[in-house]
Amino acid sequence: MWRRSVCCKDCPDCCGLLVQVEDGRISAVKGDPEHPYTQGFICRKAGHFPEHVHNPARITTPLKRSGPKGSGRFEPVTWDQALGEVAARMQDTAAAHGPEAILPFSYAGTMGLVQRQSGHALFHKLGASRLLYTICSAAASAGYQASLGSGPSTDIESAAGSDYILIWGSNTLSTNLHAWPWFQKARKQGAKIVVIDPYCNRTAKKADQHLMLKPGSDAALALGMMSVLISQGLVDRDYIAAHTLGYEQLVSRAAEYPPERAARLTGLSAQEIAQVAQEYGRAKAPYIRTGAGPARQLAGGMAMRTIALLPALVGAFARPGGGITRSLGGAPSDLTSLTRPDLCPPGTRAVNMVHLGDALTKLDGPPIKMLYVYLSNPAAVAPQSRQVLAGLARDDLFTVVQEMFLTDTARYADLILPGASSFEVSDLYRSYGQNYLQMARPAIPPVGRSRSTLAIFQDLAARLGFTEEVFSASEDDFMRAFLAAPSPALEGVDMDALWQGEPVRLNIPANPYAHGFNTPSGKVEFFSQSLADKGHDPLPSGEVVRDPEGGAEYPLELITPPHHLLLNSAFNEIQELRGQAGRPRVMIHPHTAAERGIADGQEVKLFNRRGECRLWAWLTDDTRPELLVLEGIHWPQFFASGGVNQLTSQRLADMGETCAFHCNAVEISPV
Ligand SMILES: Nc1nc2c(c(=O)[nH]1)N[C@H]1C(S)=C(S)[C@@H](COP(=O)(O)OP(=O)(O)OC[C@H]3O[C@@H](n4cnc5c(=O)[nH]c(N)nc54)[C@H](O)[C@@H]3O)O[C@H]1N2
Ligand SMILES: Nc1nc2c(c(=O)[nH]1)N[C@H]1C(S)=C(S)[C@@H](COP(=O)(O)OP(=O)(O)OC[C@H]3O[C@@H](n4cnc5c(=O)[nH]c(N)nc54)[C@H](O)[C@@H]3O)O[C@H]1N2
Ligand code: SF4
Ligand SMILES: [Mo]
Repeated sequence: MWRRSVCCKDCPDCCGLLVQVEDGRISAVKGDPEHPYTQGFICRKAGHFPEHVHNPARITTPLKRSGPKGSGRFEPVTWDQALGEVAARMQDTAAAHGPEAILPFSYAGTMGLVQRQSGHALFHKLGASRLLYTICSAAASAGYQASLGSGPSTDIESAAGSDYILIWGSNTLSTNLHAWPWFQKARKQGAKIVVIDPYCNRTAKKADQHLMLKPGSDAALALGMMSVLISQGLVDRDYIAAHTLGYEQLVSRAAEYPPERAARLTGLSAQEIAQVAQEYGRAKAPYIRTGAGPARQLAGGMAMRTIALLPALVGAFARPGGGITRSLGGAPSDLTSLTRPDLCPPGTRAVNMVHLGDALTKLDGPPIKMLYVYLSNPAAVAPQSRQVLAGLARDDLFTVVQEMFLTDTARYADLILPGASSFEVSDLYRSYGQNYLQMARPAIPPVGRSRSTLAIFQDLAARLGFTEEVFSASEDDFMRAFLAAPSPALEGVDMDALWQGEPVRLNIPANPYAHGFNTPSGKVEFFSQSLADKGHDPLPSGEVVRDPEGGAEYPLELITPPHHLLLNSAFNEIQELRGQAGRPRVMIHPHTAAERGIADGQEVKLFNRRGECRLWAWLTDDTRPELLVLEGIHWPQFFASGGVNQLTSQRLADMGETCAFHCNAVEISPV
C-alpha cells in the first residue's frame, strides 16, 4: 500500500512523498507525482528513507549511561525510569541553581511544525534559559529585511519566465534540487544561467557561466555591478523614482566601487564584473536565487542586503519572471498555541545557540547544569566544537539527548530518549522554498519503544505537575489552532484538501514585491535608517571582513558548504550513502597541495587557532589556490580525528546574531 507523506528534512523543497508500507514496515519511498511543485521526483538521499527508519543502528529504547562520558556505553532502561529521572533532575537543578541552569538545545531534525516546536512550552513553564535559534538563516533574513522588508520573496516557479538567472551562493543542484526544473524551463527558452560561488560546485558545472569570487566579497561584487549599471544608464529610473528610497546616496556609494576596485576585492576580472552587470541590466526579466552562502560570512547580513537591492535598480520586480528569492512560504506563522511564550517568566536569560560552546564552558550566574538536546546534533553541527565537546564532557553536566541514532552528541548523553521518525507521527509542513502547505499522517506506528517528541514532552510535563491545556492537547488540536490563527496567506486555502493530506497552495502571490515592501518606508531602502539606528552603515558597503584569528600562520581560507549526499549531519547513518559520499575529504588546489607536499587521497591535518581535524586530501582545480572546501557535516566519528566544526568560530556575524560557517582562516599539512 502506498501512503502520502512529506519529507521532514531541513530542505527548502519539502517534497511530497509516497511511502510504501508492507507488513508494518516502510519498504520504499518515492516522489508524489501529484505535488505541483516537486512533481514526483526526490533526491538520492530520500530514496534511502526505509534504511533510515528501519536501520539496525536505530535507538529503539531509552538508554542510560553505563561508562564514562563520551564512551558510548549505555544500558536499556524503561520509559518510566528515564522520564522519572529527567523530571527529578529538572526539579533538583531548578531548586539548587535556578531554572536558568537548564538549557534546551534543538533545531531542525524535523521541520514538522508541531513536533519541532513541541518542547517550547515545557521549557518556558520551567523558566529554563531560552535558546535563540540563529544557527542558519538569521543574517540572510536580517539583510533582506533591511532592503526589502520581511515576508516571502519571489516564487521560484515564476523564474521559469526569466531570461537571465543568477544563482548567487546556492548549490541549487544539491540543496534546492526542485528549483532546477523551473530554471531549466527558462533556459530552454533562451535564459542564461550564471553561478556566483567561490568554488566550482555541482551547480556551477551545469551553468552557462561561473564567477569564482573570493568568499565574503559578494557586497563588493554587487556594488561593482551597481556602478556599471548606473554609469552605463542601465537602471530603471521610473521604477527607482516610484519604489525606492535613497537613490542619490546609493549613486555616490556605488561610484566608490568601479569594476577595477571590485575586481581587486572579489578576485574576478573587471571585464567579468562589467559583463555580468550589463547582461543583468539588459535582461528583460532578470532573476536572482540567493543561497545562504554569502550570509555565512562575518559581513553576511550586509552582503545579502546589498545583493537584494539589485532587482530594484533595474526594475526587475515589475517584470514577470524577474525578482529575487531567499525564503518562501512561511504560513501558518502563529504557533503560540503550542509554543506558549506567555508561560516564560519575563526577563528569562537567552542563550544564542551559536554560543553553545561558551555556554557550556564559561557561562555563569547560573552555569548550565542540565542540557536537553532534541532534533539536533550539536557535537557535529555547532561551531567551534572543541569547546562544545569540552562542555559535553563535564561530569557535573547532566545531558539528555532525544535521538534516533548514536550520534556524536548522543555518545555524551547521560540519558538517551528514542525519538520517533517523521513517518511515525502526524505533522504539518510549511516549506521555505515553495508556497505549498501539506499535512502528513503516520505511515507506521513508532518503531520499537520510540515516541514522538510531543508525547515525550507531554509525559514529562505530567510528571512535573504542569496542567495547562498545551500539555495534553493532540497534534490535531495544534494544527487546527495554527490554521485558525488569522493570516492572509491562509485565506481561501482549501482546508478539506489539506486535512486529506493533499499539498495546498498558500495565498501568496508569485511576486510579492509587486505589491509593495514591508520596510519602514514601504519602499526598497537603498538608504536604511533602521540599519543606521542599529549602528550599521545605512548604505551598502563592500568591505570584505576576514577571519580575525587568521594572519600569516593561517594563510588559507576554508568554506564548509553542504554535501550532496548528506543533509546537515543527517543521513550519515545510511551505509550506502556513506559509501558513495566516501571519507571526509578536503578539496585543495593542486598548486597548494604541491607547495605542502600533499598527495591526492593522503591523510592531512587541517588546523587553526580554534581546533584541528584529520581527514583526507582531494586534489582538484574546482577550487582556487588559496581556498579549501570541505563539503558537508560528516559525523566526526568518520574523520581520522575531529570534525569540520573544530575549525569554525562562535564569533557573530554583523546581523542576525548568526555565525560565519564559511569564514575560516586555516593551514593544512600532510600527516
Ligand atoms: N544535500 C543537502 N541539501 C541541503 C543541506 C545539506 O546539508 N545537504 N542543508 C539544508 C540547509 S539546513 C540549508 S540552510 C540549505 C543551505 O543551502 P545553500 O544555501 O545552498 O548552502 P550554503 O551553505 O549557503 O552554501 C551555498 C553555496 O554558497 C557558497 N559560498 C560559501 N561562501 C560564499 C560566499 O562568501 N559568497 C558566495 N557567493 N557563495 C559562498 C558555497 O560554496 C556553496 O556552494 O540547504 C539545505 N539543503
Ligand atoms: N560547518 C558547518 N556547520 C553547519 C552548517 C554548515 O554549512 N557548515 N550548516 C548549519 C545549518 S544551515 C544548520 S540548519 C544546522 C543544522 O543543525 P541540526 O538541525 O542540528 O542538523 P541535523 O544534522 O539535521 O541534526 C538533526 C538530528 O535530528 C535527528 N532527527 C532527524 N530526523 C528526525 C526525526 O524525524 N525524529 C527525531 N526524533 N529525530 C530526528 C537526526 O538523527 C539528527 O541527528 O547546522 C549548521 N552547521
Ligand atoms: S531532502 Fe529535500 S530534495 Fe530530498 S526528498 Fe527531502 S525535501 Fe526533497
Ligand atoms: Mo540550515
